[in-house]
Amino acid sequence: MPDSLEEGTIVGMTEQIDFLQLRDFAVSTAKRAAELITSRRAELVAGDGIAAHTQTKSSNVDPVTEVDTAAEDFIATTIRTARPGDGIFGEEGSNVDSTSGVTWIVDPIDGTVNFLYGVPDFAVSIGAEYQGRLVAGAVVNVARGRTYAAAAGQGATVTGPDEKPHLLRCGQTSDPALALVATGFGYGSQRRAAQAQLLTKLLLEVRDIRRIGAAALDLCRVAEGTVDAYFEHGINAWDFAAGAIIAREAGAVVHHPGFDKGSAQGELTWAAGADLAPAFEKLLAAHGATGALRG
Ligand code: LIP
Repeated sequence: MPDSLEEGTIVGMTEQIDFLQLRDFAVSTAKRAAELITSRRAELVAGDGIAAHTQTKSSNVDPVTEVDTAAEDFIATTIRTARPGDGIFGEEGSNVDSTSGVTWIVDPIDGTVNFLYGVPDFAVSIGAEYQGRLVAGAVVNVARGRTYAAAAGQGATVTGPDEKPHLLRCGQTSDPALALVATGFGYGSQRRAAQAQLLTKLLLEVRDIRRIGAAALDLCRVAEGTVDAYFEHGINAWDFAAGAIIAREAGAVVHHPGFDKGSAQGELTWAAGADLAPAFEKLLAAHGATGALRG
């Protein structure tokens, strides 16, 4: 997986890759995965409960359920069947090298704790990377039935239960003191302590903070203007890949650490509307937040 930071974007299509086709494939695959997640969750709740089908990963508060694994297996099988030369980089371990130049970056359930508790903000996130750049993506908010999608140079949309795609434009705020800012926290106590310290400083300099619990949805909220900015340390490529291209296509500035850095290195991912981005980046830098927070 290339770890290069993206230098600008390639738009529309190249001689052999149509980014709109990648977007539409991501949308159809993510929506079908969302249906699987919804039905499997209902079965577990009706049975012996989700907790009985949950394990932990990096800490005792970092859960993974068999639904995560089943959803990623479905997505990986769908990709391998429909696009056999494409690579896969999935949170739950589906890793395939690409021969086509396209790699799918997959989080089968982003917002796993929300999924566990029934908080209606968890998402299927499928991003497409081509030659080191994000070129298409889909994020499905499973519980709310909202599908966010984008292709490089083609804009970003959200489609709700009305099945009508609405163009996304991020917020126009330019002053951090008036900005509603989303963030999130890691699963390890060392990083959480540093994040809490940073939060107490930033909270005094922005309108307010929102902690939604899923980076993919945080980035989609930047895209739709329901938050003005987002920042978080230590998320992985599968958390941000699709949301980053959606936010960028909605007019946001998006910075991420590359496709193979994340929770282990604690590096910063942030996004803000274009009018807000310069002042927001200055605010983060003023509080030493542009560096990594080890966890
Ligand atoms: C989540 C991220 C979120 C972060 C959570 C968690 P997961 O991913 O999307 O931004 O704050 O701690 O890492 O674990 O639900 O896939």
